[in-house]
Amino acid sequence: MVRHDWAVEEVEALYRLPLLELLGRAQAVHRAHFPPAHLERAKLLSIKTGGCPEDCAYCPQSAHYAPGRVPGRLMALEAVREAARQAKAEGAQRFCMGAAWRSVREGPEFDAVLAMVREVKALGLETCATLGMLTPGQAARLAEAGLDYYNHNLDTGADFYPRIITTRRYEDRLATLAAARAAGLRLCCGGIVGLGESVRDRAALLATLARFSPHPESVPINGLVAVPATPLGERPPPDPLELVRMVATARLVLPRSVIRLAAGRVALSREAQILCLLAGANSLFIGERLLTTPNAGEGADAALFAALAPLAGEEAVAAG
Ligand code: SAM
Ligand code: DTB
Ligand code: SF4
Repeated sequence: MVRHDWAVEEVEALYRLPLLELLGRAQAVHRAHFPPAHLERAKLLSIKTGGCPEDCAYCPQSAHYAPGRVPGRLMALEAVREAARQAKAEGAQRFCMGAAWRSVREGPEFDAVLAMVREVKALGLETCATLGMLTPGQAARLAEAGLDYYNHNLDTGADFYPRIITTRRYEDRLATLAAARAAGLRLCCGGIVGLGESVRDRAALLATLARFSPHPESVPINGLVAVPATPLGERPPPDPLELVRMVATARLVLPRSVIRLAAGRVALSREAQILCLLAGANSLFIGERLLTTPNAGEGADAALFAALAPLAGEEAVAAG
């Protein structure tokens, strides 16, 4: 049953279940709604990097901190097309274009992004964009251009949010999500584990997502990638089992959503990633880079996919 009335306490109680009980329940729900061995592959491209006016404490692209101080230019259409072509050749189904903008401004840059969406769509890829805040009119233009998904994360629970982001409100995020939904776009909306939030804050994020009707189709769960010289730059990566619990709880309250084990895979062993997949994650970002930071990369992913594949000969046992 798909519910839209989850209370934070209920979600927190699921998150706190004995780990094996939580994993078992999540795997059962996963199998009831998805082919258990199927993994979606998405690839990211930063089409406009750095110089963002927003103050998000985790972000290497904020102009408030050294790593993001110098703004990049919007990428050329041809270079984006080439990156998308390569993503497709690497096995990606979806291509997600990210811009370090606070919000979309009408004009030549937005027109150029619409052209990118058309090009990527024409290659036969699913399209996703993350461009900051949108008006309903801008959302409609993106949909018209062939955009399938809009990514806009809530990041954490509403109470903890102002400790991390001071330049916009939770309600602003919700308004953009509503604009994207009203334009017929599918929503990609999730959050980050490892910001210093409590279990309650994580449950609050999941309860908020689970109260959307319909649920966001795509839910990225990111482990914080701590970037030096950002306010969270010295934070340790989250305990892998916190990610496992987050994914499993998301699977229970968002049974039909695709859950992506998004940023932070670099810090996870192959086995920890497999636990996340067992908990109900069924999507990954492939490639050497996320937006600006390193991703697991081809070598590590080849080992992950080999471990997940049917076992062939004795060598496979030895290689494990
Ligand atoms: N500027 C747009 C916005 O914020 O909506 C789009 C790009 S922004 C980089 C997309 C998302 O990436 C953020 O909402 C956040 O969830 C995630 N993100 C950014 N920096 C991260 C980090 N260091 N570790 C994990 N996730 C991160
Ligand atoms: C999401 O939830 N994670 C992606 C995507 N949506 C846009 C971004 C992760 C960014 C990690 C930090 C970086 O590479 O800059
Ligand atoms: Fe800008 Fe997005 Fe980074 Fe916040 S998360 S600083 S809005 S690029």
